[in-house]
Amino acid sequence: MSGESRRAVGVDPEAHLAGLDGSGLRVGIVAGRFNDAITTVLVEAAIDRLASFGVARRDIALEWVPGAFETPVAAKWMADLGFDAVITLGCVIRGETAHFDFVAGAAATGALEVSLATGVPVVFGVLTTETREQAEVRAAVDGHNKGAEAAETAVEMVALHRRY
Ligand code: INI
Repeated sequence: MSGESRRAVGVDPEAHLAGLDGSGLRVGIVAGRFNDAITTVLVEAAIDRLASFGVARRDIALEWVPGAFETPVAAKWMADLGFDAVITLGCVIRGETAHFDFVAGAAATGALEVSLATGVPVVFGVLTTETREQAEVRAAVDGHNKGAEAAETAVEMVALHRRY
């Protein structure tokens, strides 16, 4: 989309982050232990980014589950408890599993279903990649990190939810 088109519909690619205030928000994080060298980096980046928006550490609940497949049900438990948003984090690598499509698909569909059923934003931060290298690129300590992106999405969606 060109800059002109963005302006025509009122979209500024950076504006969604300006002025977001996470203070007082309660955010759940559900993370899969599978591929934990990568998911740990996602979790740390998500917590850091939430904190950068003013979310208090005591208002972030982190729970670990065995793998990405288990993230939706734990997200449902948290959503039902009244968290403002839940972030699911995990790492599914196609080359390492014969049931990639089942695990990745269930994690994605499950997150969406919980979100729609509860009205609580459930942010899908599960990496689904062909290779471990691709996952590492998306879970960089000081660079592109899908955990940090998921945290931004959570805060943005809560702000939107409060307007509707
Ligand atoms: N879980 C993951 O999070 N990532 C994977 O790559 C993966 N592989 O390769 O199989 C994986 N499997 C476990 C799955 O999430 C469940 O924990 C398991 O099937 C029990 O329900």
